[in-house]
Amino acid sequence: MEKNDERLLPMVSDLTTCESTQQMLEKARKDGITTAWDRAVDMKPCPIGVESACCKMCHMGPCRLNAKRPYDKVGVCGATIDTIMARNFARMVASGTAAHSDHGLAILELFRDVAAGQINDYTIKDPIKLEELCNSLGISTEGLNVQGMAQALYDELIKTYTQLNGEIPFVRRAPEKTLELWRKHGLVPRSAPKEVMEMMSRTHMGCDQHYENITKQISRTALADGWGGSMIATELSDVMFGTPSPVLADVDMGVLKENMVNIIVHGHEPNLFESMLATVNDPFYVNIAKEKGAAGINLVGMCCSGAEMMSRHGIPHAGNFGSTEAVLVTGAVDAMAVDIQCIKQGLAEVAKCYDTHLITTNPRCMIEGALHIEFHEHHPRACTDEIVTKAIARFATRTKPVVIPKKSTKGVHGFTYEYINYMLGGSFRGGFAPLNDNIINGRIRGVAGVVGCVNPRVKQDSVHVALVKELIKNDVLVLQTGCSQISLAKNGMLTPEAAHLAGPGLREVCEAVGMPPILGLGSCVDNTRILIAATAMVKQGGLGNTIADLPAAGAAPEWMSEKAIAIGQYFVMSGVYTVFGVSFPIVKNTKFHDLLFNGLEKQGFGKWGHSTDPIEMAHMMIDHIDKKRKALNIDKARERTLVDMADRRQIQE
Ligand code: SF4
Ligand code: MSK
Repeated sequence: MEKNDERLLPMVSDLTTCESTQQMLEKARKDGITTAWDRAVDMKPCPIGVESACCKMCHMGPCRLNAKRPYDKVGVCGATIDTIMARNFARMVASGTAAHSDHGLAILELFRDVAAGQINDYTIKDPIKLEELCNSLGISTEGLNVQGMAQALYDELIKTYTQLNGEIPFVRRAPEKTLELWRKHGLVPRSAPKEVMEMMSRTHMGCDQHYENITKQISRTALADGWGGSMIATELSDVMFGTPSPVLADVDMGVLKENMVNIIVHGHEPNLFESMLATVNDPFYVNIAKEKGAAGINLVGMCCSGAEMMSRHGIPHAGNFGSTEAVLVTGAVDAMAVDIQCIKQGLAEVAKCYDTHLITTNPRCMIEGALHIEFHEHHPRACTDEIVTKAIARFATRTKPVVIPKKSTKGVHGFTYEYINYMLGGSFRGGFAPLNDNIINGRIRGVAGVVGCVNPRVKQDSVHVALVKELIKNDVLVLQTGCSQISLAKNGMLTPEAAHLAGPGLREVCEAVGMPPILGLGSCVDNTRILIAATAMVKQGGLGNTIADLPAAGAAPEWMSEKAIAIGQYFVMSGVYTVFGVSFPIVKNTKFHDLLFNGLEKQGFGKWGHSTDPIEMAHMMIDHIDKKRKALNIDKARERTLVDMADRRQIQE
């Protein structure tokens, strides 16, 4: 502990492993600036709330139950701890699903207007993916041009938002047996708004008070996220802005340039960022910046829209959610433009202290003290041109000293289901057979998705990095998204050279293909790329009939948001063992806990796990992978036998 003017504060090296963030936190303390790290010290987590043992669904309460003796007491209405926890968990899933689905709807409406030729600033950049999506939903594309296919796809996908009965369209892409299981349990979502509305209605005081029945609706709601809103956001962003393919990009605060106008875009929707890219490349604005003495305009991403734009265009990335306040302490940021989700309100105060323009752009996300310049898709440049003009003016009148951490790290980003398909088999023999073969023969032990946020309750990046290193050391191929991907990128792990840290089998495959042992897939909404890749593994054959059969697992070791809980639940219900770190918002030794951590698996789905220790977490995942290998009868195959199609079929029988 070190002495600060007012109170004892932890060493910055205890708060984050990110050296740039450490440097800026030191500077913030000297400058008298407070960040989330300081507020986390001041604000101890409420011990009852952290385990969801409190209820404020009505004003006969709030009611607090004792998590140590969960069945000693009930709420004023008689609600048990299982009901209370299930309702709280349900509302987190509803909120996370609403966030992703709202994002998905914005992208779907944009897609409709772009396809209809009503917006000239964007186009359909990937007509091949457009056609593949139509095919995946059984939409006949015969005789249809791009506009016709787009209209047909829109007409189908809008059901994700309008249907009161039936099944959301993208569930048809799931493995047959997984879909059958959802149908058997009545879990196929009708539409995202319907499921979220019903979730909120059921969790009203005095309504659904059986934790098992609430869990069914939790699951149906989460599936409306993963196979609905989130999937629409990812897939249609690819169609409009281009499907990513591997690209080299720099990550960390060293991407800021003292002699340039620095603009950061932070949030989740790619359209603001795409238009900002157009503005900063416009010679008109570049010349104005130069006239004002800048060497140019430096566009940088943060958080998830940053991860998405880095994947698609190689735009440099300054850091994940944990570093968004710290980056402003550099004094080098002339404007930070934000859209939706994971935008800390604390940014407004920090921005004010460094004369940075913090600009909100979305009517769904305004912040007191920030400047609002609204972004309209039909004339997007009006907003981004104005932001760039303000940033240039701030550069020309910079008064605060600029201190930029020197560190930035190169890595390969931009993997997708489509690229993995191509990478492993080329244009003519593309497919997942080489991946499945290498899993069956044991070179690759299994696949893990390591995703999610960072959280000031945990030393930033530390759990992500230690977990992923342990997984690859044990021959587990890692897929990443969101803030987690940035944690590993800052540590130089998203390069083919990182293969030397992998176990011998995984290293051999990485070296043969020239790929990193950790594949970065984009933003948190892009977790659906993992669902599609898992589906491709099932459909390829040899690894069972459902996603639950795969030697695979997932983790969000430093999670913090309700979206993360929705993502966790849709992975669990898609068949994945999903381990969360930090704290888990459920009391142990209760019926609801047992259902999430054991019961769902017995019904054929995945299950939840929890640990705060990265090595323990890795081995929980590896043990699960080994259990699945045993069930597939490929547990002895780690001695490298070559498996052909006939063998694969035999294994399946
Ligand atoms: Fe208390 Fe029941 Fe009201 Fe919840 S719904 S606050 S448990 S009385
Ligand atoms: S931004 S949800 S902190 S991944 Fe997608 Fe990062 Fe988590 Fe927000």
